[in-house]
Parts: sequence; C-alpha cells; structure tokens
Amino acid sequence: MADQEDDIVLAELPDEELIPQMHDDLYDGLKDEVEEGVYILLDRGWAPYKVLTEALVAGMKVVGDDFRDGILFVPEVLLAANAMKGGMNILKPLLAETGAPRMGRMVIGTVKGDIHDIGQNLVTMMMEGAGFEVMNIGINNPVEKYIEALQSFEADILGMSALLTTTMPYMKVVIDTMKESGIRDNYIVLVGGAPLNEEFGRAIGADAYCRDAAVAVETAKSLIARRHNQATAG
Ligand code: B12
Repeated sequence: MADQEDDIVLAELPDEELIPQMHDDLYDGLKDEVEEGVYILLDRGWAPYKVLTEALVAGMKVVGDDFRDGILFVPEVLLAANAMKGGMNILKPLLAETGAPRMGRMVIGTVKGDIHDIGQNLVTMMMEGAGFEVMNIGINNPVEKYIEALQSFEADILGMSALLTTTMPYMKVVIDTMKESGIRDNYIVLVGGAPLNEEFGRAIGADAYCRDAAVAVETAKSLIARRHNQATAG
C-alpha cells in the first residue's frame, strides 16, 4: 500500500476518498500523512469530534481487527498508535476549546500491568472538551497511585481503563481497597476498555461501564448531576 502513496496528494482528494486514505495511512503508521489529513479536514470545516471519530477512531478499528487476526504485529500497531496520537494531539486543544463550565474533576489511568493508553487519552480529551478537569495518571497504575491522585486532585470521579482480560480484574482490587479504606462512596467510579462490559462493571462495584468516550462524558454528567441533587436534597 505504502508505495502507491508517493503519487497521492491528500489535499486533492474529496472527503469520501480522503477518509479511507487516512485509514490506510493510519494502518501504515504514517504519522505525517495522518496529521496532514486532520488539518485538511479541519480546513474543510469538519468539526474536531467528527474528524476524531470518522478519520481516526474508525481507522484504528481496522488496525485492532487485523492485530486480533494475526495480520498485524506489535511493531506495526505501535506505529499506527503513534500516528493516531499525532492526529489526536492536533484535535485535543480544539475539543477542549468549547469554553464549557467546570463540571467536576476526574482522575483517569490504565491499571497495573497494562500499557494501553489511547482509549483513556481519548476519554481525557472528550471529558476536558465537555468542561471536566482531568488528571491523567498514565499507564500501569497500582492502587496506591489511584488513591493518592484522587486525594491530591480532590477528584469527584475515578476512571479506570483496561484493555487486557488479564488486567481488567485489577479494577476490582482498586475498588475493594477503596471500600476497605472507607472512601469508595466519595467517588463516582467509571470503567472502560474494549474487553469490559456492563455486567463486569456491575460485578466489580463500579458506578458505570462506558463503551466509549462520548458515553463516558454523558454518564459522568448525569452521575455528577444526580450527586448534586442528592446533596441538596439531603
Ligand atoms: C494499540 C494496541 C496496542 C499498543 C498500545 C499502544 C498504546 N499506546 O496504547 C501496543 C502495541 C503497545 C499493544 C500491546 C499489547 N497488546 Co494491544 N492492542 C492495541 C489495539 C490494536 C488497539 C487499542 C486501542 O487503542 N483502541 C482504540 C481506542 C480508542 O479504543 P479503546 O482503548 O477501547 O478505548 C475506548 C473505549 O474502550 C472507552 N474507554 C477506554 N478506556 C476507558 C476508561 C474509562 C474510565 C472510560 C469511561 C472509557 C474508556 O473509551 C475509549 C474511547 O472511545 C487493541 C485491539 C482492540 N480491538 O482493542 C489491542 C489489544 C487490546 N491488545 C492485545 C494484546 C494481547 C496486547 C499484548 C499482550 C501483545 C503482546 N503479545 O505483547 C500487549 C500488552 C502490553 C501490556 N502489558 O499492556 C489484545 C488483548 C486481548 C485480550 N483479550 O486481553 C487486543 C484486544 C488485540 C487482540 N485482539 O488480540 N497493544
């Protein structure tokens, strides 16, 4: 695929050809091209969120499927992830620019043993865009780091991410530790990541499982509102 690309001028492609071309470029880990595509779409008046979902997230889905099927391997996926991050970095300030009122504070991080961070970075961007303040504590977090961050940042919400079936049970370790320390109910706990589902979220005692970043924003908003109502009622 890459050898045909020398001839392609991205800016000359109409949207319906540019998008699949960007998916190919993401797949091939061509960061510069992905970034160029993002700028072109923004210039054409695309909303940042639309660029994010249709050009980047949709492209990453193909990468994920081929990784699962053994067509792509870790080095290629890392390159694709790097290209995805390049595009996300352009969109980040634009998504955060909405001037929304302060909604609440969130600590988010990927659990111990897990180094996937694209999903949680996306959630961070979308939450910030919706007016939340977010402390992103990165990857491979033991329970102590979550608790320390929650307390120092005076957070309302804890978000945990896991992309591996082997690391998702660690979310329960965090929640159980919070319960033992008597602080569980001080926070709204949201969990996410491709291998999770609603049932798992319920089983480990989270407040909600969110299938994507948009759902995370909606869920956080409604749970924060519910808390405020309870606080005023009580
Ligand atoms: C990119 C990637 C990598 C990159 C990560 C780079 C990075 N910086 O993140 C690299 C190459 C490093 C990698 C490594 C590995 N990976 Co990997 N990886 C992926 C891949 C292809 C895409 C993940 C991704 O970024 N998706 C795009 C984002 C946008 O989606 P998302 O993460 O699901 O996030 C969205 C939602 O889930 C939700 N969300 C996510 N987190 C949170 C948190 C909160 C609080 C909320 C509310 C919502 C939320 O919102 C997000 C945005 O909408 C997936 C395939 C897949 N289908 O998921 C495999 C996948 C997760 N990896 C897998 C594996 C096996 C591995 C390795 C073990 C491979 C190996 N043999 O070394 C290692 C593990 C390393 C480790 N210890 O963590 C498997 C896991 C299988 C399983 N059942 O456990 C998958 C599913 C691929 C597969 N099908 O085999 N990987």
